[in-house]
Amino acid sequence: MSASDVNLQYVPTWCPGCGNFGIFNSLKKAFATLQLDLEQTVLVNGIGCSSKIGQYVNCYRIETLHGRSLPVATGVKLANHSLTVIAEGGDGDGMGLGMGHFVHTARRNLDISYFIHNNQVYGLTKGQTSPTSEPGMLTKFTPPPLGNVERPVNIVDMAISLGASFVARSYTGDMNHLADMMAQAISHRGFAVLDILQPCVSFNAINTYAWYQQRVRRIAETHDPENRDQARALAGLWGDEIPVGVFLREERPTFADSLAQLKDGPLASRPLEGADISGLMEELA
Ligand SMILES: Cc1ncc(C[n+]2csc(CCOP(=O)(O)OP(=O)(O)O)c2C)c(N)n1
Ligand code: SF4
Repeated sequence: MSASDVNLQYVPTWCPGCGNFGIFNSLKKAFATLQLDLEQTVLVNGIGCSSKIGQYVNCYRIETLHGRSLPVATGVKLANHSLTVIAEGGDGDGMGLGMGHFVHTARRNLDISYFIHNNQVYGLTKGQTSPTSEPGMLTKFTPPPLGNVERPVNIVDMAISLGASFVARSYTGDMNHLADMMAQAISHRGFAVLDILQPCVSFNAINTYAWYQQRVRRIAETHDPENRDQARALAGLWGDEIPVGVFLREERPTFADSLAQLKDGPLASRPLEGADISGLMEELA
C-alpha cells in the first residue's frame, strides 16, 4: 500500500495554504509506513475544518457531533478492540466542547490515537478564539484593546498530567517529522496524544508559518521520554522556543486489557446465537 492508496478522489476544500494540507499528507505517509490495513482502520472526527480530513481518507470513518470524537472512538474500540482507532479534530472541538471526554479518555488509557489540529482558533466558524488562543488575540468577539483575556490550555502539559501514556507534539510545516510522530502514536499501545501545530492562514495572524519557523525546536536526543518529571518540565516551555517530538512514552495496561468482558476477544466477533435480549426490549418498551 502506498500513500496514494489512502487518498479518496475528492478535492479538499481547505483554504489555499491551510496547515491541514500538510497534516493530510503526513497522515497518508504514516499509514503507508505502517502498512495499515485500511479495512481494519477507523478514523473518527468531530466537526470543523480539521475534521474534514476524514472525508478524504480511504478507510472506515465516522464524522461525529462537535466535540464527540473521543466517546465515539471509545465505543468503536470497545466493540472491536482489534481495530486501529484514530480520533482527529480541532483545538476547539477537543479542548472546548470535548474537554470532559479528553480527561476521561486519558485517565482510562484507551488504546486510541488522538491527533489535535491546533490552529488556536475556531476556523470553520470564522476565527473566534479557542481554548488554546494566545492572550491578547484580537477577533470580532475579543476586540481591542484587550483581545483574548483567557489563559491558554497547554495540550501537552495537560495530556501528561491526565495520564495519556504517549504524548508528542509536531508541526505541519515539517511533514516528515509529523508523519513519524503519527506513526509512533498509532503504534503505541495506549492513549496517544499528538498536538499538531497548524497555521490557519485565514483567521490566525499570530501563529503563522513564519512565527513557528522561528520557534519550533526538536527535543534533544538526551531527553528520556520515560522520565515523567523531565517530560513535564519540557511541556512547560512555550514562547521563544516551542519543543516538538516525543515528550512522554509509558507502557502500562490499556482500558481494554483491564476489562474481563473483553478477555474472550472482540465483542463484534462473538456469535449472536443464543443471545436473548427480549427481556431487555420489554423493559425498555
Ligand atoms: C454543538 C455545536 N456547537 C457549535 C457548532 C458550530 N461549529 C462548527 S465548527 C465550529 C468550530 C470548529 O473549530 P475547531 O474545532 O477549532 O476546528 P477548526 O475549524 O479550527 O479546524 C463550531 C463552533 C456545532 N457544529 N455544534
Ligand atoms: S479557515 Fe483556517 S483552518 Fe479552516 S480551511 Fe481555512 S485556513 Fe484552514
